Amino acid sequence: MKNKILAVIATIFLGTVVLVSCKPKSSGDAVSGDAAQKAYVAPGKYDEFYNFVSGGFSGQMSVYGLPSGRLLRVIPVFSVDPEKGWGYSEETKPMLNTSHGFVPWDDLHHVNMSQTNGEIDGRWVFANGNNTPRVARVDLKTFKTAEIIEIPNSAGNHSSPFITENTEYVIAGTRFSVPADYSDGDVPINTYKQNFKGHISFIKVGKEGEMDIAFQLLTPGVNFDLSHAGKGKSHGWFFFSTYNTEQANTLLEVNASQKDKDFIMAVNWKKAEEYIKAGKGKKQAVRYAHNTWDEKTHTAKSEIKTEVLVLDAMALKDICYMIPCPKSPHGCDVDPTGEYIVGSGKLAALIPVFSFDKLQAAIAKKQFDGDYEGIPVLKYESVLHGEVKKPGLGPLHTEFDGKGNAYTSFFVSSEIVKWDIKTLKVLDRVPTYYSIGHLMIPGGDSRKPFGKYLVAYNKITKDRYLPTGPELAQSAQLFDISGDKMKLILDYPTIGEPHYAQGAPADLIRNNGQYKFYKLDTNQHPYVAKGEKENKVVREGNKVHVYMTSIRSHFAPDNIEGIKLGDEVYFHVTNLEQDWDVPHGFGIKGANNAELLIMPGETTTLKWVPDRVGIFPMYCTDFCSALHQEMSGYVRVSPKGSKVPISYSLGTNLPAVK
Ligand code: RUQ
Ligand code: CUA
Repeated sequence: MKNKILAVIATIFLGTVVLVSCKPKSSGDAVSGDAAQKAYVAPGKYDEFYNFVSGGFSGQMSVYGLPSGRLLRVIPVFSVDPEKGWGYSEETKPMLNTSHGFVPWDDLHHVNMSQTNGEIDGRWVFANGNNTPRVARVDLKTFKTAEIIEIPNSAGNHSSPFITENTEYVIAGTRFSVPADYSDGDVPINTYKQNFKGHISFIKVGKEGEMDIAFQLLTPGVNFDLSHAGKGKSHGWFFFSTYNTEQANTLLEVNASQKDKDFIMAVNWKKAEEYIKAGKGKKQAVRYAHNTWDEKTHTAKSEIKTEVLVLDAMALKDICYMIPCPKSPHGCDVDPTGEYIVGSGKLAALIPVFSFDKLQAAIAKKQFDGDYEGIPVLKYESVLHGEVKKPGLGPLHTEFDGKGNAYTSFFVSSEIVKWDIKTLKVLDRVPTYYSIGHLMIPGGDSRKPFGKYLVAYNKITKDRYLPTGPELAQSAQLFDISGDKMKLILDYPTIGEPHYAQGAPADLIRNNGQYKFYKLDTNQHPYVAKGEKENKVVREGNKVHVYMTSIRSHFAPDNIEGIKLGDEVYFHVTNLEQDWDVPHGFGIKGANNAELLIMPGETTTLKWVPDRVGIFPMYCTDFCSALHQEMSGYVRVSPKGSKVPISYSLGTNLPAVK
């Protein structure tokens, strides 16, 4: 036992040595001669692809153009963003509500685009929140987070938000197994084996994208890492990588690396649906938030749900099957045909590729090697298509080019290896700078990859960019994969820590009915002012509602008096513009939250509690016109009990009241 621990530590140590010493030579000139030309997008020209990149611990998603690597937008998802007032305006606050209250941060690891017939369709991008388990949906007509659903019975929603080929389901597999919310969680930590259980959620996606947890599968307590849906012939199945099948609860770096093989769990979700229909699910009492954004009222609503349907996969023997997979598999990827399932064991020195046909045959012939807590374990050889031998060190993730090739990232040996899915022969390898996690080919996890570019997302960039203190930019590296050999053509720094990413042809999204502005006539915000005739300031006790409008280049009203200490002031600002790209901003001195950024036709609210008597300037924060600097006004704050009445004006002076 002790020797085994030492051996594991030695392996990890060796890995560290390799990691530190793996800086490839000639890292400066690994770029091909025509690289600049290939990544160049002339001024005024559009990029060919959108690139949606997760922000990791920034809780955001960023949008780049490819091949230029130009940053186009940062979308707040699980994070507050003072730039846009997201999580600060009254309307957006409910989006970040959870059963634990307001949680304005999360760890966003994976993004996954909606699909139709296994092809990316440009409607939505989903994202997972790792920390306080959540799944978000970003609407690609507005590039805004439209919905967030919390996941009960889970902790560390890492194996998420992967999608079935018609976006029937978005799944969420728990990273940490924990006692279920509906059981007594006050148990000793060392009772992991008895009390800790896994839950995998199948979130149904409606026509408008609306999410609802259809059911959860109760599984043995292990760590779920990643997953991908079957496609084509394997549609109806889902594959999850697991680790810590040792069920350790301390020093996982050693104790969860004991077994030679962990599992890829194959889930027959069509079968699960049948059991649900047959009434085999059990309703369990839980609490989770479901937050939705309404584009008519420009307001989010948060609802706490109290029930979830749980199906016991250990009792029902034919939903889940365990496929042995060497050494703590991380990535679990399915090729475009749906036949091959690639498991990347991060401590393994080979890549096993499993066959869906063989999986079906092995299940039919019951080629089992016993069971794992009630889940049949298949014989490794019975499911194996073959192994990629000596591919590199620390395989993590695989994407596909649609031409029969797979591309796997190697964290420890810092490289990308291209190999042939059928023959399993290594065809090419290129160094990355430096430690690559995920990689992405537009459509590279769908049935129809656009195998022209590949982007590597690197976690440790060391000396790659100008130093910026102790924290260095993480990076993306763009490769041209249109030929036999991969060619590095561009580096670009990223926002936060890039984990997974997705890419889509620009036209697919550009032509999907993008919003240019919100129509004022259809604005149903309860505090809208649809024109300057509707401006008013209304006192209700100590609450003051300001029905304000903005249009180039003034606010109406722009002089407000009668506010008193102890008041809560709500500035409901409607942007009256009806044209593309004319937002206005709103900031006021001393507001202890953020600004507002109001899109044309939208109404947004800033709550302000003045803390002292005086005159408080407010102004537009977004450079909207030549007279933007004139777009300002004043609010007078008087002492508590003052006799100054509520009054407001634009263009005229208010009567002097002392
Ligand atoms: S993970 S670097 Cu959180 Cu997707 Cu593999
Ligand atoms: Cu409106 Cu600046």
